Amino acid sequence: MQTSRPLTLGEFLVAKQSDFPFATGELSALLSSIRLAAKVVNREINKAGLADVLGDVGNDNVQGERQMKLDVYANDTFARALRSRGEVCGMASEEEEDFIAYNDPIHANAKYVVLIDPLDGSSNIDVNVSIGTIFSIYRRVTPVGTPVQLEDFLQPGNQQVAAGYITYGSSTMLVYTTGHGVNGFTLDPSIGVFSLSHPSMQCPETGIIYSINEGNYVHFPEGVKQYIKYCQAIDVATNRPYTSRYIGSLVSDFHRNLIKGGIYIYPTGTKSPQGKLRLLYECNPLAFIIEQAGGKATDGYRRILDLTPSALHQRVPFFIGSTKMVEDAEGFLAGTPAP
Ligand code: AHM
Ligand code: MG
Repeated sequence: MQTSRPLTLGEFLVAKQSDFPFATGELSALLSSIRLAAKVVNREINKAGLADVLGDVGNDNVQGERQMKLDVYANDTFARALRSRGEVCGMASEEEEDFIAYNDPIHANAKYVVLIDPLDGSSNIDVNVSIGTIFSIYRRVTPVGTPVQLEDFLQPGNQQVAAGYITYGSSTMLVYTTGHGVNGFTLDPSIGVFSLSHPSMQCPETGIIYSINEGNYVHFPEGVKQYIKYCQAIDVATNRPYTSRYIGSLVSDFHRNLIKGGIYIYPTGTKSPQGKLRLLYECNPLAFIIEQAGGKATDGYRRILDLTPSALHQRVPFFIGSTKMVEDAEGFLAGTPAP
């Protein structure tokens, strides 16, 4: 029977399994666990304005940042969802100093590791601004059946098997790629189902939005300062001055620029010498998605996905979005040394 009803995420995962020859269904099952945890986290976020859930648990995360209760909740929820099934042998999170190895008997044959920022942009929670989850999935490089090692997590982004994000916004969306394009699913909260709302997402080649925290302007490298001036200069032929949009919630800023065209920049600066964003669970997954959507992601000089990580919580400068805009920004950095 022909139907125009959009596929649910569950149906889509089953339909797409054949993209991978000899697929065993483990990756689909893993993504299903993330889908389930996303719904649970979404439910709690929607209640964030209500007392009790909101607030500070009183300790700092491994990078010395204040942890909100929902950060902890999201971390626990994704960790439990991943651990309760047999596809994942270990997880690394922005909220945990070290990776966590799963050594229960059900993980004996697990071949995937997950890196996750369970709740990004959490400083926005108490003012009802969109926040997100970002995840990255790799096949382990050490032998299946042995305890997972740091090297399983420190893989370059070009080895990612899948990556995605959830944006908890005016509507909740899950967007992911397995290297065969990018698809977005919107949650219908009344029935708890993600449906395919944004098939085969493409980032426009150029755009008119630039997103950067200009409050840090004095700390920016000279090339970035010049690029900002370029964005603000009048030129009818290139639609300048561009529009400045900065939510301060990476997933939301990224999601908007992916759809509308634009560039997001978090550069180096004396306040954050290496940049602020973390390579493994913030930059790499979004870089995989933007490339799959026809866009570009670099550290101003080098492709993000080709960087070799040296530490779990490593930070890198980040330039991501419409290809033409990222290349224009890189042009202003050319001639100055890479970080
Ligand atoms: P977090 O992982 O501690 O939430 O920090 C990451 C967030 C991003 O969502 C956002 O793009 C960026 O930090 C904003 O930083 P700043 O306030 O310095 O502009
Ligand atoms: Mg984060």
